Amino acid sequence: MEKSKSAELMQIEDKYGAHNYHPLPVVLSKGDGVYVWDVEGKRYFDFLSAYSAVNQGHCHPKIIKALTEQARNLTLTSRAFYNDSLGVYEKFITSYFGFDKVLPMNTGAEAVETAIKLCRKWAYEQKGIHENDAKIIVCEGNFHGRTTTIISFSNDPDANKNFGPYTPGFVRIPYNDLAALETALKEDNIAGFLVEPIQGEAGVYVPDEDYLTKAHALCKKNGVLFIADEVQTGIARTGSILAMCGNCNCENKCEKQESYKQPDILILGKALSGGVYPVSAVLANDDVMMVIKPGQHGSTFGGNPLASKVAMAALTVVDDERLMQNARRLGQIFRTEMQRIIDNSDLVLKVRGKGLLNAIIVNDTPDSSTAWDLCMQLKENGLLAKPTHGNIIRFAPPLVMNEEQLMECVAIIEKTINSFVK
Ligand code: IF1
Repeated sequence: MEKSKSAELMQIEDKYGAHNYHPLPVVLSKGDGVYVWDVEGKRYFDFLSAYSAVNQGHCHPKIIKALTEQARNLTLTSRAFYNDSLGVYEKFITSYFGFDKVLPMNTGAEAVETAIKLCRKWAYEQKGIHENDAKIIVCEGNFHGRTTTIISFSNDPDANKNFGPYTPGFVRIPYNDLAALETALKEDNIAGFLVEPIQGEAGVYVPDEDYLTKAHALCKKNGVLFIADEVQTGIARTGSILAMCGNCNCENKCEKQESYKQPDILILGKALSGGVYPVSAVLANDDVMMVIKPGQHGSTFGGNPLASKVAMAALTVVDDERLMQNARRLGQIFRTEMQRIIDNSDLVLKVRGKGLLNAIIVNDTPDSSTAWDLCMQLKENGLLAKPTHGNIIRFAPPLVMNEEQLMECVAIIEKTINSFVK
């Protein structure tokens, strides 16, 4: 029998690519909105959205238009010269999120690295910590990227085993534990607290309602920078423009929202480009950002004209299409529907999440293949999702989904769970 197109493509990846991933066996060649198609032409609902990078939906026409129009004119100048897009974008994004300044980078990990460098330099030059003594508090179960420094403070052995020696200067405390934070803040030389408002990789772990507000207040009290990694939770994913906005129903931008606690450093990536191009950003006010002087940090591609135009289009789409309101409303419906399914099934224990960043906990051990097998069956039934930590399945569709499509997905998930035999 002749080998299928997808089997052939998976085989060459396996042979010529490093084995640093274990993908679900589906080979995609087209995307549009909430849908993706494989090379055989089968259509699926995308319930991962490239780990929340494609919040605006696949190949959004307005973002693609911005990309292609700019690509015809100018793609890259480096920062050795000015270009006519970067300043416009910088003005746009700083007023969008209410900060004095932005430092543009490309990937999420680079933006986290930038935030760490910024925090350390601020600690030595503004806070007066003795050089090389600064420490940053991080959380157990964190995921902030894959660079050597970032994996140094991970407690996931897959992420850091045999990649040492590790970068010092980090103190790890349990997530969602204010007492632990308060104790750690009493240590000498603490410069910052780096935190995910919801832990994505850990399995969509939503902290207590008041955790972020109180952690923010504790940092303020101790003169320590609160650094929010919203690479995954930001850009409307959790039902507000930033997860730091909490449960505020205000539809204005963050700076006007009452419950919003502005981080000292905000890290964005992924959906900042709608998944079209790697664009990340670090936002801060002048007292922090101005510690970096010419020559002290940068990147060849950071702030290029293509990225600038794409990011402005991607953020405009979020507003125009009311994606945060949609994520909030559909998220509530989704969790209610999942709870109804769970109440009638032994296969799933729990649903949790916020907005359209959700996960179900499968009733089996983390080393079982049940969640993987469920995802394989969901794929057969036309929906793509991926397990994390063995028995957790993350559900994060593009935010451009409508209610009818969501209910179609709920039906697929229900049918799959109810027909599943271990
Ligand atoms: C992969 C996870 C999601 C992130 C936060 C920084 C970064 C990420 C909060 C780095 C990246 C990724 C990368 C992706 C899988 C994905 C992921 F499961 F690993 F944790 F989304 F949940 N901060 N998250 O979540 O951004 O350098 O990758 O642009 O394949 O590793 P990056």
